[in-house]
Amino acid sequence: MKMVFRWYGEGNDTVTLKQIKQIPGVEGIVWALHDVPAGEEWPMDKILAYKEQADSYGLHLEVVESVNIHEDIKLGLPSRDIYIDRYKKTIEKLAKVGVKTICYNFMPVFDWVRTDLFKELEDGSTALFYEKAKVDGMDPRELVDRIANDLDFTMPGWEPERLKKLTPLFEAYSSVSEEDLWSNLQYFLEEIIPVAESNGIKMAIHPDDPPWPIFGLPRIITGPDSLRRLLRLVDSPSNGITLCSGSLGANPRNDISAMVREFAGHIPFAHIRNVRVYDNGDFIETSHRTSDGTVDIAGIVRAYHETGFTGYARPDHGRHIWDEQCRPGYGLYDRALGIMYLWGVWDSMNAS
Ligand SMILES: [Mn+2]
Repeated sequence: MKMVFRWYGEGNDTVTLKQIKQIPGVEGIVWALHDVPAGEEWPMDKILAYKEQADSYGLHLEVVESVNIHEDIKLGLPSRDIYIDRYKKTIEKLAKVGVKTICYNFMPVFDWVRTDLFKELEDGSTALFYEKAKVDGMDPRELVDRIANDLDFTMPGWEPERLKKLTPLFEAYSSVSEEDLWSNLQYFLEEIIPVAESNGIKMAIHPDDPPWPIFGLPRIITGPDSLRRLLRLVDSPSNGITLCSGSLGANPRNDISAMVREFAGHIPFAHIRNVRVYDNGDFIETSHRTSDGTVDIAGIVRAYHETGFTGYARPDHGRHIWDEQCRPGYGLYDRALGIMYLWGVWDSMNAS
């Protein structure tokens, strides 16, 4: 297990590379050019600037999250070929600076969705929260206003230029079924995966968060059946999974440890975090500790250890604790505590 830590870049993150370097066992950063819109080719000078910064702290930049996919690709429009071509060029450039894994997702319009970014837990810390009834009854524009007002930073998945186009996007997706989305994903992967493979890069799809359809939009990467189907689309070591225990874990029927075992060898990247799921379908993000949430994080780490996991792992999200002012879900303190929990389980396995 190679531990990595998401970093949003100089001037775009409250956490510094110096701090990241001091978290035990962290070898590299998970990064992206957050100011480059989906569908654009990533400029080499900006990529190299990141590399220089990471190099100066002895951190690698082998994991990119995410190279976002233009909506025209997900919609299957004729213009997708232009964007797929740019995506391939970005893959080639990233390989040149040593990138080994690219995380992406195939969620229409919205990336992750929550109703509260700072919901208070019993101990006074705050965390990301999803209120199911609210989303079920909400106009998506209302949610956008609500989330956007809570943010000091631009959040990936919630870029203003994407959200401005909300109404036409919803119209465009009104005729796209789940099966259409699958075939558009297949078209994309058949183009991209050979390029990734010849450049020594593994593509790793992130599951939908939450793992069910919202606002009438199709969502297809939701559990073990969809991950099996994903792997069948293109048979290649470069067609892989970002196994996110928190996203998949929002559906209690998803047995993440079983997925770690079943998909071993196809998981270049592990996102490990806990959520507490309530009977009414609401969920809140918690500390990593198994007993704090619904997801058995210790069991998941044991499954990774037992299957000889050699991929990258990050603590994904954390709560906001000790009065830290930070990006929602991306503070230093709780994610660092999470890493120490993951190492605790891992090292105890090494010892036994
Ligand atoms: Mn995740």
